[in-house]
Amino acid sequence: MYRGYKVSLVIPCYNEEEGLQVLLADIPSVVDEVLVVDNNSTDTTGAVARSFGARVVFEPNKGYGNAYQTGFENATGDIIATMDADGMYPLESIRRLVKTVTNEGYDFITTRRIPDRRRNFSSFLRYFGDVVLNITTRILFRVKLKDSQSGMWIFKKSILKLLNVKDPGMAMSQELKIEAYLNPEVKAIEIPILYRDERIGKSKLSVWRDGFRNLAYLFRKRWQNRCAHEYASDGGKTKTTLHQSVKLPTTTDFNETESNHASENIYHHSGA
Ligand SMILES: Nc1nc2c(ncn2[C@@H]2O[C@H](COP(=O)(O)OP(=O)(O)OP(=O)(O)O)[C@@H](O)[C@H]2O)c(=O)[nH]1
Ligand SMILES: [Mg+2]
Repeated sequence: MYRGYKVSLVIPCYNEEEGLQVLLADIPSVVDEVLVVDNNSTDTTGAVARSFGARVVFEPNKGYGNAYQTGFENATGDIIATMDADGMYPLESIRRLVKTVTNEGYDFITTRRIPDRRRNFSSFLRYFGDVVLNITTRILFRVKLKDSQSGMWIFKKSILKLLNVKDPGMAMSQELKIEAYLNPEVKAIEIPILYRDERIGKSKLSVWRDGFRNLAYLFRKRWQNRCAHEYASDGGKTKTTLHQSVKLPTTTDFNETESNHASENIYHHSGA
């Protein structure tokens, strides 16, 4: 709890019994509710989570986005924090980021991962993929995100109804950020965090498959936004039906997004 705001930490899990044992042993006191989404795991993920007092919800349909949708629906906090169950994201930064939401009036914070050591080849390949996705995101949507693939976000639960987030898979991470950044009712910012560049347990990411899917998703979404824009500007005569929150960026939005980042340097390695 922070200043009367209830905080939920939502963790999507597919076979993460190892990571959860490390993560759940160290939950900061600012977190009121830990919600583990068991995404049809075949290991003891659910049992481990319960043994640490976490709430467990079960999502039978595999997929990172599916797991998060279920987690968001079930979270009871006013503020939702998220992270993978692999021990890479800093639990100790949650308090500082929750404080930024409540004290500085942000609705949505996404994080930029700063790795804590030199990259090996496998993480270099991911890094290269991230660079391609980040550049594509910036060009197609004109949002100034530096890390479109980070899985740690802190936001007010109330904004979810404003955002059209529905991808069932890994692309949901970039979808959520793009939706938040393009929505004029959502005050969004990206803040750096220190990131442990080594995972506990086995990775669930298929670097090439998920990378190409995410890239294809960006072009698809850009095309859908364009159609929605044309639909809106011809008074709805065109037969395209898309969610109303989709909005094309304008020059003004871009300037606003820039100013959103004015306080980006509030980064402290030690957390709050
Ligand atoms: N990829 C994937 N992750 C899932 C799924 N369901 C739940 N998850 C969880 O979502 C989180 C993200 O998966 P990760 O394997 O960490 O993917 P990543 O962070 O892109 O890749 P790493 O750098 O290897 O950690 C983990 O906590 C997974 O257990 C699913 O169907 N697919
Ligand atoms: Mg991960």
